[in-house]
Amino acid sequence: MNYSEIALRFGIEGEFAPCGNGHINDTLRSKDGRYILQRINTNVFTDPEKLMENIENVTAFVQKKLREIGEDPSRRTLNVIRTKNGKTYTIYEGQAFRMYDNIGGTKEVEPGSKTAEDMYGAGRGFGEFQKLLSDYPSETLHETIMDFHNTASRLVDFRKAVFSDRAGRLQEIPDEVEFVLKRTQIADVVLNAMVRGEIPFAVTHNDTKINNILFDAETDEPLAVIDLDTVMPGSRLYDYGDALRGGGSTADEDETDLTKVHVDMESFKAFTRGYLEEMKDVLTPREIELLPFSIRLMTYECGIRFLGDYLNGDTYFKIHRPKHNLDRARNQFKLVEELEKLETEMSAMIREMLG
Ligand code: ADP
Ligand code: GN1
Ligand code: MG
Repeated sequence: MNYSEIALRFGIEGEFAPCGNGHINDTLRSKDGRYILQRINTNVFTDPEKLMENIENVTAFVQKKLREIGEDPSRRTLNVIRTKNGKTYTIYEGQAFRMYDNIGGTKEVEPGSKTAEDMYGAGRGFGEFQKLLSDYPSETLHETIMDFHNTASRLVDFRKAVFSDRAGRLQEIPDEVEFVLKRTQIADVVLNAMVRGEIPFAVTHNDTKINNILFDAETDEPLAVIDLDTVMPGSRLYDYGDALRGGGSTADEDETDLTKVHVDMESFKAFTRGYLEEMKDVLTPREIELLPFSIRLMTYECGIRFLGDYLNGDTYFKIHRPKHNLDRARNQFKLVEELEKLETEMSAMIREMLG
């Protein structure tokens, strides 16, 4: 693919090389370090027009808020570069591409190698993101992936994957399927609380992996929340829980040696401390109560998605070895088992932090 030719459509000259290791999009950086070119995965995000509208609106809102509090927003959020024709993306050889300014002088932290300090920064960063967007009218955002963190709907998809057994793998994994089925009752807890009005709909990021936040390379301060494709109306608990799903583990989600996979209480404490510094006055009492549970819910949900994708023949997540999705699911389920036993302790720690 001729990336320089694609870049010209955005009025940018230069060469591009791959960077980043997300599971969904393909990302390239210009060799002069000024721009990010991304192929939008349109199997996952079927409507790039609406997707980009969300991203432009949310980033403009964050930029305005930062200016209001006297901060220079240029390295603090994504900045969309439009094409020469004024479009937010372009179709090249049937694929959708967009361009951002590269946020320079940053370091990225991968879940498997993060420290408690990194998690404290991530908690502040994602907390600040939610706080800045707390008065954004979330109902005006498009749902870029329907029912993304609707765990009940994920279970419906999972059961379909079991019934159709498209890749003929079901007989290999009876224990994992049983693990999912034994815990289905947890899927409704946050959804019901939202329906009852006990917790609000808010603008949520929905993919709060620690590598979706960029840190200043010199000061280690959290700078910018990126990967805004899944910004949608949701529960703030999704962001808190999802961040600790991966970041709250002693190992990466790709780790196959499950003796190394444990809930990391230091990361939990550090992230929660940072998050609450930003969000303690915004969250409702019921949201605070459900924080520890949300980690288990998001970990269970992600495990279901990995296992479902394995049954479907690995059509969604990028994989790097044949049983990669099965390994990832086992890894998540190991954490779920531990989280079931740790919730009371986590709640007590949160109460203590709030004083
Ligand atoms: P994915 O959905 O595949 O995870 P991301 O949007 O997270 O895609 O991008 C993948 C990686 O590319 C990021 O983790 C980061 O390293 C890099 N990246 C993306 N956008 C920018 C940007 N504007 N500035 C600097 N780096 C970026
Ligand atoms: C995907 O794009 P990336 O790698 O940040 C996925 C998340 C999962 C995560 C698991 C749009 O995130 O929901 O939690 O993989 N993103 C999408 O690693 O499905
Ligand atoms: Mg990412």
